[in-house]
Amino acid sequence: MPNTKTLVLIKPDGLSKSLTGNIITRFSETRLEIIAAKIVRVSRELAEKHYEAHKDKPFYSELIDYIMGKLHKRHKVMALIYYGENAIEKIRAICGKTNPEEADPETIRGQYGRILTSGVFENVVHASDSIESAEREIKLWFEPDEIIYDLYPTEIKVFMNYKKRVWKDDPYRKYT
Ligand code: IDP
Ligand code: MG
Repeated sequence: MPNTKTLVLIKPDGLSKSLTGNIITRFSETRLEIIAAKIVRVSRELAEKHYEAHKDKPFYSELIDYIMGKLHKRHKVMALIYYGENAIEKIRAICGKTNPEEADPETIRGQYGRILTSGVFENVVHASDSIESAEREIKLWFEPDEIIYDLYPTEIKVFMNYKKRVWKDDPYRKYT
């Protein structure tokens, strides 16, 4: 079986319930390798791009609020990339079914997920569902230099008038 990579998000309910450690421990059963990780404040633009396939669904606008953290007063998610043999299938198996009430209680969603009365499935984690969606999602959430392996082709771009926010008076700054 070939090595694949997959994007995992620990959604705002997972962070607000302090489940990060439990979730990463569950994923470590796969023996897959974490090759990138960060905490992200999710903009509306990022949320809409991530869930663009669902834009016609009745739960779409609440789904955007959910992933942006508006339902949990935690405006952040944790994004990780797992890499290794059959990564997509192995990670989704531990996540469990989309609907937390149908998910096996052994799975993350079965154990920690719930359905809000308004209808959205608060299911704690996101995981890519195919090689194609993993590529789209990894490129959406991460820049090449944030990942320890070269997963996809890259190119160098020179930006004119490029502005970047940096630490004020940083004695370690490598550029002027
Ligand atoms: P997945 O996360 O298992 O891949 P998708 O069908 O891609 O499931 O749906 C994205 C997210 O939208 C789900 O994780 C869940 O939070 C929410 N969702 C999906 N289907 C429903 C539904 O029928 N009702 C409410 N929320 C849903
Ligand atoms: Mg999906």
